[in-house]
Amino acid sequence: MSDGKPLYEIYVKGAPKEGLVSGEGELGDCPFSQRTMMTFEEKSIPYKRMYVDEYHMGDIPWLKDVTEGACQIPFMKELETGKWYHDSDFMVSYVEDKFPKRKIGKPDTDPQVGNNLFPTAFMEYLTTDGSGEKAKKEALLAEFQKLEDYLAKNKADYFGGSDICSTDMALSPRVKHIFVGGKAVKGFELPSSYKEVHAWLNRIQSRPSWKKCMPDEKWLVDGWHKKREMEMKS
Ligand SMILES: N[C@@H](CCC(=O)N[C@@H](CS)C(=O)NCC(=O)O)C(=O)O
Repeated sequence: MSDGKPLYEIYVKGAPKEGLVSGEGELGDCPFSQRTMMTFEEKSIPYKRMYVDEYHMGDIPWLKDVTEGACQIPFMKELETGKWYHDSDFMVSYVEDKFPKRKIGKPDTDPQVGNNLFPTAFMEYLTTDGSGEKAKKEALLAEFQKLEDYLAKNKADYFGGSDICSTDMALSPRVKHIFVGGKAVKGFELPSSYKEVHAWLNRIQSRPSWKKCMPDEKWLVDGWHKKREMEMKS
C-alpha cells in the first residue's frame, strides 16, 4: 500500500505536546475521533495522528477552510492529493470505497442501531435532575434494550455479523463514554442483565484497534463534567 508510510494525517481531539496542533501529544475524549482511527487500524491504512486542542480551536485560522466551515474534529488530510476531508461518517465511507480489500461496511448501509442513544438519550439523562431524572434514565435504558435485543436476535459477535463493522466502531466509543461519563457524573451503571451489550463491548475492547485508539478514561470523566456544566448554564 505505502510501505507503512502514512497516507493520511488524521486530526483528532487531544492534548498537543506543544501549541494547538501537534504530531505528539495525548489522545482526548472524542468518540468520533476514536471511531475514525479504529477504522484506519482495522483496515490497515497507514496514518499519522495529529492532536488538536479542542478548547482553543477558534485560534486555529485555517480550521474553517479545511472543514468547510464545520470547525469540528475529526478531519483529515490525504497526503497524496493534499485534499482535506471532515465528518467521521464521510471519512469512514470514503476510505471504505478507496480501500475495499478489508471491508467494514458503510454508516449508511450498516445496521442502523443505537442512533438515539448518543448523544440524545444520554445528554438528556445527564442534564436532568430532580423529578424528571427517573424518566430520562428509563429512556436511556430503553435505548440500551434495543441494542441488547438486536445482539440477542442476531446471535453474532458484532452488529454486522462475525466480524467488526462500521456500526460497531461508531457505537462502541459512544457506549464507553456513557459508561464512564454516566458513572462519574450520575453514578449510572448499566445493569449486568444487559449481558449481550456488556459482552459485545468487552469483545471490542480486547481488539488491538481499540487499545491503540482509546484515550485515558480521566479525559472522559473530565469532559463529561465540563459538558454537563456547560449545558446546565445554557
Ligand atoms: N458529525 C461529526 C461530529 C464531530 C464532533 O461533534 N466533534 C466534537 C468533538 S468530540 C467537536 O469538534 N466539537 C467542537 C464543536 O462542535 O465546536 C463527526 O461525526 O465527525
